[in-house]
Amino acid sequence: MCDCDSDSVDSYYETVLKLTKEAGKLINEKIKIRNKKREIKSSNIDLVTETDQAVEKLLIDGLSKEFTTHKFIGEETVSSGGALELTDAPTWIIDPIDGTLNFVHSYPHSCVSIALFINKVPEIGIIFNPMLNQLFTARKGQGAFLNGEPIHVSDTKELSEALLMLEGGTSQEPERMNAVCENVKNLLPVVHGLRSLGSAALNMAMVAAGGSDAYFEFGIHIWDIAAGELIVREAGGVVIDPDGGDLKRFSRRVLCASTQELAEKLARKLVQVYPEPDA
Ligand code: LIP
Repeated sequence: MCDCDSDSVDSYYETVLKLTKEAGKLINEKIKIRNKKREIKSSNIDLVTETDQAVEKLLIDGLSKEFTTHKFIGEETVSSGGALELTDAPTWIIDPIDGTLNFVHSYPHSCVSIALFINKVPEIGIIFNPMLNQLFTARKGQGAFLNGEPIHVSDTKELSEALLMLEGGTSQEPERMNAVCENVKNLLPVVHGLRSLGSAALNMAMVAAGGSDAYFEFGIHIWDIAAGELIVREAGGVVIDPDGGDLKRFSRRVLCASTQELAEKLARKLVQVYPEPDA
């Protein structure tokens, strides 16, 4: 049987949904613990906890047991030296806890973010915030949903009408920090408002659900945006590079918006940062 016929994808979807809910229970059990044990990764504000590792293991073990030929790109596996390669093979792209810093502080905006790519095309996207019981889902060509109800992006086209999302990110490297500050300075006077949930995936889900109109960030990785890419597109939105060109999934840059017009207007206004690509 082909890896991407609809029966196969149905079974991938059911399995991953079950595992995602189990992962959510694990996160809920640990969220209230204060002073969680954590380790530093690329910078003082890029952290990993035992729960990130446990959730990633639960998902990879559970999926590889059922689907023995599938491949994985998992944040914590890559951070400890694992391969970062997207081929045509069915590949699960996993951020076990997107918003780890929030999780460390018991700030209830973190999520499991998981996507399945087949032939380098996103087929399944799931973003689950177990603390607030928000389950965002999408399958290619079938729309996007929040807890089973269809969601759609807003119809905002003007920056002056837009609620924008951005992030400080997980690096305090001066060039990037300056660009973040410049962008805040330039955007704040011209938009409705600026917001930040502390999770790239949840920011994208919020654009998909029409709660905000656009989000951009420099310094993300493919696991932060893989599920969000499909969910935003299936909700009618656009996902591009912050310079206005096509999204490059390993470039560590993303911009998503409710409409192409808004995406282009935002892209033209941004001070750009080009981090070292992941691949
Ligand atoms: C982080 C996001 C955060 C974003 C960072 C990074 P992690 O993911 O939650 O919003 O600013 O670039 O993507 O490290 O918590 O999985």
